[in-house]
Amino acid sequence: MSALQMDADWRPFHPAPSKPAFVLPPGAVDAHCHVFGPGARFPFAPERKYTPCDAGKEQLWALRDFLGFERNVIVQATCHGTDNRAVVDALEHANGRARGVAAVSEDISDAALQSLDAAGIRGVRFNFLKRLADAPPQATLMRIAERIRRWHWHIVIYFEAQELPELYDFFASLPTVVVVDHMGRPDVSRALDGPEFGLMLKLMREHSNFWCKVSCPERLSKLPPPDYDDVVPFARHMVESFPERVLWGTDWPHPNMKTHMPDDGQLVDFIPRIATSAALQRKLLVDNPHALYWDR
Ligand code: 0GY
Repeated sequence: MSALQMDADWRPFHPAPSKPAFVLPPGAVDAHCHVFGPGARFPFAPERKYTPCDAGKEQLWALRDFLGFERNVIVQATCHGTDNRAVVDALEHANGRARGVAAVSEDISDAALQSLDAAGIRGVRFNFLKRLADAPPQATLMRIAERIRRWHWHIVIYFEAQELPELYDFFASLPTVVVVDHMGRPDVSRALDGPEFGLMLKLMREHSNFWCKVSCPERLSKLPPPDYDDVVPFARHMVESFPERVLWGTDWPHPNMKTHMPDDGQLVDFIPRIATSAALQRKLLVDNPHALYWDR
């Protein structure tokens, strides 16, 4: 597989998103997005499970400005493995307007962690989706978790809802703030008050170090795009139950969206449906991400 040849079924990000009707509050943060390469400068990892299109920092800044965000949190995508250079390069060219979440292996040195911190990395991501990565043993992850405490970083976890029963005790034992991607990927055709989403709500309720991204309706919805009506009750419930511990992000450039590519402007217009007051919107988009990523 060539480092530069994107997968045959790869869908590039939306070339011309619509201007959202929802005006984002001043200081709004897109708290979940990625950069891909460009592959010629930042090669994709040999162990990657997909090869995306290039989606570099300049394109991310253009989207940020067009949608009305002021800042970004750039999350290391699995196609770059534990080589965080593309994210670090973006952070170093963001004039303080971006922070990052890295992927690291256990053999990383303290000096390397220190320099990631200086660049603006504030967390590490543990990915449990088998189609994306082969997760290291839990004991290894726990040792990484213990080491990053020194920099007051947090852990971002990405998993499928059906894996949560098995992973619950491990997650609950993590010693840092923990941020769950995309609400723990619930099956939104199931009941909001059923056992599956109930376990995710229990994690949030019983562990005050847990945060959650109410992102990716386009991944979770079972309905034709772009209304994502079936995701609204889940995300709204999360925002209203845990207003101080929710984050939102576009997920640009939307890796592995095989059936449709969302319009990022329409995604922004989803926000007022799940955060229905100015106060909730301000927490979700400004206060919470600033507290976690800038006000350490
Ligand atoms: C996301 C979701 C996905 C991919 C990754 O790091 C990644 O490759 O996170 C996915 O395919 O569900 O959050 O970007």
